[in-house]
Amino acid sequence: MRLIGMLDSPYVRRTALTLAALDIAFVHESLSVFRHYKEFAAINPVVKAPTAVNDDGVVLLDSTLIIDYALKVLSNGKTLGPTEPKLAALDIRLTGLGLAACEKAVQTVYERQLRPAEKQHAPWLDRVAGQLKAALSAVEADIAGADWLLGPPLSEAGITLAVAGTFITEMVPDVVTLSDYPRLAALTTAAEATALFRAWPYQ
Ligand SMILES: N[C@@H](CCC(=O)N[C@@H](CS)C(=O)NCC(=O)O)C(=O)O
Repeated sequence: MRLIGMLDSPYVRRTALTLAALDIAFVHESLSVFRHYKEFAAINPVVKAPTAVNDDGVVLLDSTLIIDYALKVLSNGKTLGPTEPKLAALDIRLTGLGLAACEKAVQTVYERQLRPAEKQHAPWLDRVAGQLKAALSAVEADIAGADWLLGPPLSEAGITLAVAGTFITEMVPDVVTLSDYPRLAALTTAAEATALFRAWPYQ
């Protein structure tokens, strides 16, 4: 399988980390949706990162769906995270909160970087910042005692939350101070120190 997109995208990075954690072979192609638009569009005209191309040439998009495909078809039965129903539900909830945090951080970056300063809409940025902080507050409450996140086996919430923590720290440190969310900050630091995260760094 090919995985296309830059590791500075939290969606690309969570997908790469998940595939690697599942021991699935893939080739990573570090194309930017902005700087390599034409090259990217030749693979996927929708130009969304991550894009994956499976060994039959089927073009897949959306990190969650690529991960779903990997778990259904490529992982040889290997799974991530807890299977006990209550913990599995919490892991999925935390993954959803992590994805919402990524989305709100990315929206902030796009509003700031892609719109001319005079056209930026402060009420929209305020709304998105509020949603980002709400997601992080919910994470902070719900990861108390969640000792399975970094495994073994590593869980999807563990991957997604740590990726979100690093992305926020790198891209919107003026909106959110990660140390205000000490459990998430500790999880992010611990995850980034592992061999898996070091092999797929934010860059
Ligand atoms: N829900 C999607 C979001 C993917 C996404 O928005 N990726 C960004 C890069 S961080 C992108 O493709 N941006 C280009 C665009 O939306 O035009 C996923 O989980 O993969």
